[in-house]
Amino acid sequence: MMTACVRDWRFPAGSLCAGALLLVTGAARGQAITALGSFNNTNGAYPWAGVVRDGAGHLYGVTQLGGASGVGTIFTVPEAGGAITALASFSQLNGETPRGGLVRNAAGDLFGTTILGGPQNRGVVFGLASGATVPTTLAYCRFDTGNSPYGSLFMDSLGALWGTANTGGGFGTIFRVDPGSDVPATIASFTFANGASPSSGLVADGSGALYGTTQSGGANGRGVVFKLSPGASDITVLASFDANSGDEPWGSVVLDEQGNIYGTTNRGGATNNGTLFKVPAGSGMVVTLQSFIVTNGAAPIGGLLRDAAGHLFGVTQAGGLGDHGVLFRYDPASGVMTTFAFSGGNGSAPRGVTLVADGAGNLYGTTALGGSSNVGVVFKATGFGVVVSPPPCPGDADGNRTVNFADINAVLSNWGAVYPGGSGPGDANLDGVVNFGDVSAVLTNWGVVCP
Ligand SMILES: [Ca+2]
Ligand SMILES: [Ca+2]
Repeated sequence: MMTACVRDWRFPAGSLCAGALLLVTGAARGQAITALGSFNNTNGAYPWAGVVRDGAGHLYGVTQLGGASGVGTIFTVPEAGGAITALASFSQLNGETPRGGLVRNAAGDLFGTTILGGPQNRGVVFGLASGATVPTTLAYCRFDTGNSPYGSLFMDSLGALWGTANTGGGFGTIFRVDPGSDVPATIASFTFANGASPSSGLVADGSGALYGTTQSGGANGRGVVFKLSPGASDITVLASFDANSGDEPWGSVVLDEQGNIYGTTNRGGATNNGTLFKVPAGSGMVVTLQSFIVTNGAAPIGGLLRDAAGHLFGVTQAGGLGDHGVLFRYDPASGVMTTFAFSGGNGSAPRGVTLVADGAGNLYGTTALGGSSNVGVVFKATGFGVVVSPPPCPGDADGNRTVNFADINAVLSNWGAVYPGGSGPGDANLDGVVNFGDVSAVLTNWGVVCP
């Protein structure tokens, strides 16, 4: 069901797909959220952010409290379920209360931030080397450079870590920690007019521009969506929120291929319980896609996951039956949102979570409450119709997962086509252009059948 639903050049548009249609008409079956493991203070408590995957069956994250010193842990849990294990505990001097999620490099090292602790008790940027049990302070926050980083870090191709500081340096900052530096470099400062109090992590587009939200500031004092262009030291406001378009965005945003931006606000909307919004590319406007009205969720502060077919997935920290929060799925094509409520036992109050998906379309995240000790869980959500991109199939120029004579025809009939930043029909070696290299790729992979 999953792979048959892919809406990209490899599949005809008409193949969209029984599974997705069942979900968007509300007749979904087989949706479930289960706790993979519960926090118990010893292994952590009250996680704020979501998890990262290592691709080998393990999830990693941080908790704000719990652990050996009670001020937070870095934990791991198998995707298959089982005990949550603290890999490391914070000790105040090396960080206290990690809130933003982790980033993981190819070597398996983990990087994150704490909102308190460190030499000035204004937070740190830390690393945990693969296999290590004590976090290393990479840089500590100061008031002048910005402090209390709330959001997840972004790691660029040079290994520099970019983040947002919620306060200090004006009304918060965008900072960068270069390898070898022990103080974050202030790249840009928020001034209220261009946003204030960022809580979101940063996401990059294909050009290296970074995007995020601020909780307040902007034209109406209700927050902004901002952009930092490559090399820039000035923050560009892409859109300011107002009373009608939402209020107080906390979470990270996500972009589609056209440059449209999607996110959530914590407040505002029809009943002041928050919104799901879109900033159409180049519009300067906020379009409310959905208002949360408690029954379908309330007060989201997390980020969004966008699947290969453009569906958006997120969580709200409250609302839904029992007011434990919901997991939602929104289809921009139809405008239909479906929600699934947490029950407490499988988690309650998912906070600043950006969901992650595995190759089978299962979703993972955390909740700050619920579970066996009511200090949170790591959950797995199944059956939500996440469309997963098929892995590349070199030589397959026409997208039918088999390399044969038809692919030669696909190369010739698309000769000279260019696909900026992507791939398309005829591009058998996936380098974004259709030329002699693709004839070669077809011949080299002749007869291959991709799974
Ligand atoms: Ca083919
Ligand atoms: Ca090519």
